Amino acid sequence: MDATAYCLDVAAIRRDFPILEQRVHGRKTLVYLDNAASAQRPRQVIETIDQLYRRHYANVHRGIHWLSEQSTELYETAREAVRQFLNAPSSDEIIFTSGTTAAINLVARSWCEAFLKPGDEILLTLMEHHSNIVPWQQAAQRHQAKIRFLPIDNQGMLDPSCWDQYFSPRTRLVSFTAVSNVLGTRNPVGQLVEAARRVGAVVLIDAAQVAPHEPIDVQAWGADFVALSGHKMLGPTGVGVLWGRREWLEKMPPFLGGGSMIRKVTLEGFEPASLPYKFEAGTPPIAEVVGLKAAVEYLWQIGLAHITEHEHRLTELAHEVLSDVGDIIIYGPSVQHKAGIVSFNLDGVHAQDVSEVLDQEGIAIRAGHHCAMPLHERLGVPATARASFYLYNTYDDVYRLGEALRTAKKLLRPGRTRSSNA
Ligand code: C6P
Repeated sequence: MDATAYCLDVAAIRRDFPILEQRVHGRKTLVYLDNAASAQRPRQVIETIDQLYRRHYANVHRGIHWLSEQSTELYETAREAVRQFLNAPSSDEIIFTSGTTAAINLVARSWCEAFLKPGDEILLTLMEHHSNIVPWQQAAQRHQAKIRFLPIDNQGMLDPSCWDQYFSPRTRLVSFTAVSNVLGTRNPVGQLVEAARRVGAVVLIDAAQVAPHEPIDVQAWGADFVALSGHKMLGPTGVGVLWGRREWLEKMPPFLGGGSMIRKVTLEGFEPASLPYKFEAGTPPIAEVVGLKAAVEYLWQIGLAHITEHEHRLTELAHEVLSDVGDIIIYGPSVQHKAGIVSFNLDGVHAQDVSEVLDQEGIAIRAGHHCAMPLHERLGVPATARASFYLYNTYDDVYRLGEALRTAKKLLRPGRTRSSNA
């Protein structure tokens, strides 16, 4: 969007998030900068779930009774809302899962069972979350396939000039994150899909870190599967989405067996139900799905392009503020190539210690490997501290982060500067 057209009433937005009014340890007001791990929920989502349980709840797709019909209607309307959110061609292609992890596992189990052959290659990137590594390692083991990783450069970006060595006719599936949960790097989705198509590979996009922040159009992306989590986009925990192309979903065997996913069961066997139910065995997360619809509507009402621009400005400021603190190493590319995620270390200090000091100052960040150990191995550090932004964060939050880091520096690096350290 044109940055000058950006407008976001952050003060009004914050009034929708009661959790942000709290004082941490009874003292400082909360600065919540752990959004890449999980976002907070607005009243609109909390109240929707409350109303569902008070007035409309029953199991879905089962009873022919008043409540079950209401519940089913709300559940299926949510599927249509998610279809629109992703600009998917059909709501039959929207599968509700328990999250991104479950969505990727579904493909790694089901698609690989039908299509992955010994000697095939699965191509990932070095910046993947464990959820987009381990399921493929398990599949590769089951099917005697091989996994390869696209490398990253010292800025934490993929380098297309070396891709010819990785994409080959043996590449059967390419799976990558649209945005790194550690470095914030925005990956070149179009280029990756094109490279995969040239060798006839199937593509899965891990959209966990992009769906909450930017408009998504799965048709424009042109991939085969897209996975995302509700809890990172203002929705409830325990719900996520797998979008898949109908051509693939129809050919894939069901992942879990049980109620709802069948057309017919006899003592000899079963016939699977049609899409999307074939992949939704058992009682689904009904309240969570309905809550996800409220989250999607909230994001629509604010406007995802405004959210993207807001986070970009916060990230720009964060880079400036952290550089001013001094002795801070920021990982990942320059602001123009990244989303609202800033991972860093205070030179010579463990990220966990930094996080503890920040917590005392009321600031919630995440410290650790962020479920991306191979990436941290490449960065040469066991852990990083990570601040991640969302629509309710303010410039003041970023300044508070800077002040708290100055305090951490005084406490954890007393009398040391980078030069005296050398
Ligand atoms: N990353 C983080 O702090 P689930 O847990 O299934 O909702 O999402 C898994 C997942 C998959 N891909 C990416 C890119 C992710 O960032 C995550 C979740 C959180 O970075 C929790 S580990």
